[in-house]
Amino acid sequence: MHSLRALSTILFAGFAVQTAGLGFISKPGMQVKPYKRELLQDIVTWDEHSIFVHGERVLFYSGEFHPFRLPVPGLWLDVFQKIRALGYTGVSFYVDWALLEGKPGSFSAEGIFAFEPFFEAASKAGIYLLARPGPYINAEVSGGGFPGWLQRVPGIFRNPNPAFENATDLYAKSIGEIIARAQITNGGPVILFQPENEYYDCLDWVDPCPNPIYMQYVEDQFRDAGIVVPYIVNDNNEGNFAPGTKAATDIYGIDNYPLGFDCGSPYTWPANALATYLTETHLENSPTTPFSYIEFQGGSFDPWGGWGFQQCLELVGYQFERVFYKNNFASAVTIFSIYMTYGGTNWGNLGHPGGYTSYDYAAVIKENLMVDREKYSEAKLEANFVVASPAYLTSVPANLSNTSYTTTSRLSVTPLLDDESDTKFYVLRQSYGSKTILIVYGGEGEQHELAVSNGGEGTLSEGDGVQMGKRNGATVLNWSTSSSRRVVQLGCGLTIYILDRNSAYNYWVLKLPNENGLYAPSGQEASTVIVKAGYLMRNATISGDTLNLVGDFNATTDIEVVGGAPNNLATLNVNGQASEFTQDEYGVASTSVSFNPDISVPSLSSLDWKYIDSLPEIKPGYDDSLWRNADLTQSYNDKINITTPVSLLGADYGFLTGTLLFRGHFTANGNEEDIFLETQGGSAFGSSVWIGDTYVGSWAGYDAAANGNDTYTLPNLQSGSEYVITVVVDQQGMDENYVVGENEMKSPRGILRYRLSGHAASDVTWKITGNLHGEDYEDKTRGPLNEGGLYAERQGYHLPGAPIDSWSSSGGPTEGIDSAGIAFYGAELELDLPSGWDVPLSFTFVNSTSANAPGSSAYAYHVQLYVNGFQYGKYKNHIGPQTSFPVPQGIWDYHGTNYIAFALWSLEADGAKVEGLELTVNGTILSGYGDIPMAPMSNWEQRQGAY
Ligand code: IPT
Repeated sequence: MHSLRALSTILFAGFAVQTAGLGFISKPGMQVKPYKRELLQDIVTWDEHSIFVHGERVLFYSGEFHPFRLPVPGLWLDVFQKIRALGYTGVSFYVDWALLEGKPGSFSAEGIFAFEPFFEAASKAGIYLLARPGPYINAEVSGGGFPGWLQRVPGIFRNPNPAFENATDLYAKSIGEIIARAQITNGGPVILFQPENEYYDCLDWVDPCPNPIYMQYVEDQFRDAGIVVPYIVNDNNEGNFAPGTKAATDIYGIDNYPLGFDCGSPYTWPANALATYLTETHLENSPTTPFSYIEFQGGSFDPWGGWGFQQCLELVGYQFERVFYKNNFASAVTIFSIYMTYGGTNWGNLGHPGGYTSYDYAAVIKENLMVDREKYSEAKLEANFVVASPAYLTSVPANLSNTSYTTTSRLSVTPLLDDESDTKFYVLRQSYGSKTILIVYGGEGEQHELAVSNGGEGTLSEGDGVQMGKRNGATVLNWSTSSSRRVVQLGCGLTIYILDRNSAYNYWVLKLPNENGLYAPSGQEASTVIVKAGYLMRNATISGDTLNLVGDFNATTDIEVVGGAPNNLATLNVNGQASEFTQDEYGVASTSVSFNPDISVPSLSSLDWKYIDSLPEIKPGYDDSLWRNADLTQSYNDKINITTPVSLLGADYGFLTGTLLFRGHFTANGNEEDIFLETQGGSAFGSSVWIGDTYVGSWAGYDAAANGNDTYTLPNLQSGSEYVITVVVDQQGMDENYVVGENEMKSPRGILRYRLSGHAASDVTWKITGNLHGEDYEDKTRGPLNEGGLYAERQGYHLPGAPIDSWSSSGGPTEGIDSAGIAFYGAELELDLPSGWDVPLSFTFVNSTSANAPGSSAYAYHVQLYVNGFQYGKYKNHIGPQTSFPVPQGIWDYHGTNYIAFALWSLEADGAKVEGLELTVNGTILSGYGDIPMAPMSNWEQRQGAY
């Protein structure tokens, strides 16, 4: 690991040389193939180095962010601003088809699913977009983006197959047109487009693999919908769909996750993870297009029973960034997108079974939107450095494949660094006035040397301990890094701030908006204001002699505008408030923001909890006449041959999400001893069985088990009497569909087999339900996946305005139930949080037996939690690892009444209770962001035909 670090240091220093104007690694001649398809527009172009927008080279330094994982449109600008504050210029986003076409033939992208607010927010923040609508996206979402009803579509997916291809048509046309309207050719932020995703992996018999006929079909769909910006491919470095190949895209790109996804041993990096051959393979695969990472590891997913994102952060934290991102810069990557940059939440059943509710991903921006990870600060320093170095865009890497130290000799010609040091040059240039600022930083105690050609005389205007001299016409500075700042003014007009790394974290480079109030995404020519503050700076604007700063503060903070303030600053506004300030002879303006939070939230135990039984199905006399008869003697799903007399698979009857329930009617003959059931719901699912109102048993499940076989002993039944078997199965979402030919997403959900002793299988007549009205789902505002088939969900009791007054009084989920069953608790919760404060809240499940340690076998129960109708958490006590569930403002009303609800399903005979449950304040941040409108959402109404 040590040598990796040293290597990256040297590579980075290579850029430092260039930055300081002392030359750069020379480039070998480029061999350019003649191929380039005819452009459909002339705004976004490219050569072998980079893309151009309006003729200007652009570094597409991007963060992946999925709007559907943050269903509050009013927060999308917040994410964009936090990404721009990193110094990035772009965002890559997936679209999840499953959320937009819940019923085949009905496409809907309204409210929280609308894209226009997303595009507007990107434009406002000055962020270019790479659109990635699939139709297949993977992305750890249910079906990899494929709607559950595709289980009924025959044949192989992601391969030439008219049934499948036609099933994608409406989606491709509808989303294609929406994205087309937001292309830069129409004044929007979309500059790049990726059809399909990671299309290269097949079973052996699939030939050819990947299939260019299918790929062409996808490309044509989106071209027909009006997409004209360049197509980019996300490949695995095999050259698929590179220019010059069949079904070629315009720009070839790859993905790379060098550390993988196992957060189990976070302090061991796999051998040879630091790829040094990628530049060469790129030149073989696609010499005419820029070296492009469409996805580079930005964190990790984590499965049920996994290690938790805190531990993933150890694996893929700031150390990882320092080594691996710099290695990418050494490959002169100019389309560089980091997956994920904000992960978000698998709310409302949108995730696949391989993941739990949090999709934090250990990304730089936390799931709760906070930016206090060191990883964020490190990413900011690196991005600002590269973005501030225009020559980077045309640089060509030296050949790194022979020896890791190829560049050393080149570096030695410049009086810069020794191999062990970690100095970085951070930001330069702001163009207001005539000042140029260079910020350099290193680790404390390290010895550094910096040379500036034609630097002129140096004066130390702050601090001491910097030796200055001249060598070959360059001004040479020497120092040992410490936590006290040094500032050097050079005769050539350069101001150099010498910092240690932790201090550098507090510096922000804020682009100034253009005359239309918009931020130029390209970053190359924009004027900037450079501010030392603290937690987050979002914006700076200047009008005349007034400087307006917008930022967020998590402590009393001194602010210093080190560059870019008007020389005779008259007014300095911070978050709209005029602040007292001073301005020194170098134009540096100083002020401070004080911080006096007064925040409190109600304790959950103080609420007036109400309870209703959410398993009335087992009660004598329960009427299931409105349930769907399970009467299909064959399944539409061609992945399996059913062995039950009728299909007991949810998707056959349009129940694609959340809990499934089955009722099997039969007449007892007295020979019943036991019942065998194989149920399948995806990893970590559970199922429970009752006969009449007698509990028979549960498959409690464990992390990796997608299905379960169990034989349950039955009580004595009375011959000649009618009985009903009730089976509850927890669907965990559809599997992804990564490997073509495997059709993994068709892995069915429901009851695969059963055997009632003393009976033929056909003695049992089945009924099935899932969410109310299946694909004609009730709740159009929260979409097709949010609500499952629990009784309380079918009634809409998770929605604000549910008639809880008529329910029983209760102590809530911590009181619990004393027998197997499903309880539903609702309560109103008033929040009165002060405006102008960002107060991330989460529900914390307390588990004093540390049941969530992987491998533990504490007692089994599930909880689904809802805030104002949005299912924002699935907690599994015996599986874990997630115990803390953030819910964003905008789902919460911070200034009014909220409705929270909990479904508690005990998979144990003696019931379950949540040991402890708290509403936790995760931060108190004085924020300049402004109001956050509530996500569009509907209230409870009595539902027609609910059962
Ligand atoms: C890559 C997928 O393209 C992306 O959608 C996501 O699933 C990611 O993996 C993991 O989070 S595929 C890559 C691992 C080969």
